[in-house]
Amino acid sequence: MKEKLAKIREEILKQINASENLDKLNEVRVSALGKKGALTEVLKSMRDVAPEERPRVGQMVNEVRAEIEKALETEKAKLEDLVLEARLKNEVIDVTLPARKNQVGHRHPNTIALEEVERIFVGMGYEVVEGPEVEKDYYNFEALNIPKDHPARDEQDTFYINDQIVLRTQTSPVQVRTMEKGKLPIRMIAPGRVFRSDEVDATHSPSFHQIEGLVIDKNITFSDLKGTLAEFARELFGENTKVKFRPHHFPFTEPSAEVDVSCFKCGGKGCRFCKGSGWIEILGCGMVHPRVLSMSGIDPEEYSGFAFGVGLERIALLKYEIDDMRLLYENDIRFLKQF
Ligand code: 2NM
Repeated sequence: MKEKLAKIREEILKQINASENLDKLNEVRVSALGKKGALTEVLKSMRDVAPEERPRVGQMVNEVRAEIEKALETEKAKLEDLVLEARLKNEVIDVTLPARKNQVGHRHPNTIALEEVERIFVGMGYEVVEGPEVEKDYYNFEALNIPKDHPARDEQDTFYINDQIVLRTQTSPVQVRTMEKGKLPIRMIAPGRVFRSDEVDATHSPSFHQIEGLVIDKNITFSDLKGTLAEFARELFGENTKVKFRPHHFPFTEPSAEVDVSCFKCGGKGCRFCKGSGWIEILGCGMVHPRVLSMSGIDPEEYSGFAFGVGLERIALLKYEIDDMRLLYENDIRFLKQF
């Protein structure tokens, strides 16, 4: 028994010293101390040892086991040191390498255009107000005099969360919420993301941004609207910019108009940019419908107001002469850097 144990001990210690990596060492550990390991086998054969011998043999086995465990431990530490050393050797840092250039971010054309529009209206005394993107049907449609059978309400055009909740299709619900609060007069713009169930192409996206404006006070007239938007166009596109109002229809304004600005590229003579017409369509507007005022608790006999809406992407595309809206949503820094 003693000889057998001595042989096992010697064999295992030899294997430990011969292990060239941690995996091999682990194999040795299992084959020595594991369930079917050599030492475990010795312990199992204890029943063949005479009872009076067992304590002595048992002690011997334990001593060998302790010795092997210690040898495994020592070898493991040694191999781990080797691994670390090799890794450190590979990971040397060449401090003489030139530093990599950091990519610096850039404001998005939408952001630049938005800040420009905000600057213009804040300069005229307007407040910037924001509101929820997920909106009640009431605020998005009902309170804006958009009737139940209006095409804008179709599932083809509007994202419905359920019967009563939609993704807002315009930012006018923010104006309605402001009117409801009852603090008059109002001079505000409501910029923000809006949603329409549109296919993606060079001029459409299911999610884009609008800036809508609202002014309500006593004696506000269409002249105030014209003067305000003419000034806005001059500040945004240059002091020689002319505006042209064409009659239009919106459910929430009466009368309503679409506004063209003279082409800032050719000055109105007609070019490729304005498709030869000399004019570029930029916004919709009108006098707030009396029904819209009264639904939000404002007396249309005492107060009147005008409102307008512009697409932010449309302004960004025009101002920076970008020919495809999809470029605005890719956030490629090489694109963004140009503006
Ligand atoms: C437009 C065109 C015309 C508009 C109306 C309102 C509100 F809430 F006061 F009724 N906000 N915005 C409006 C009017 C929006 O977008 C083309």
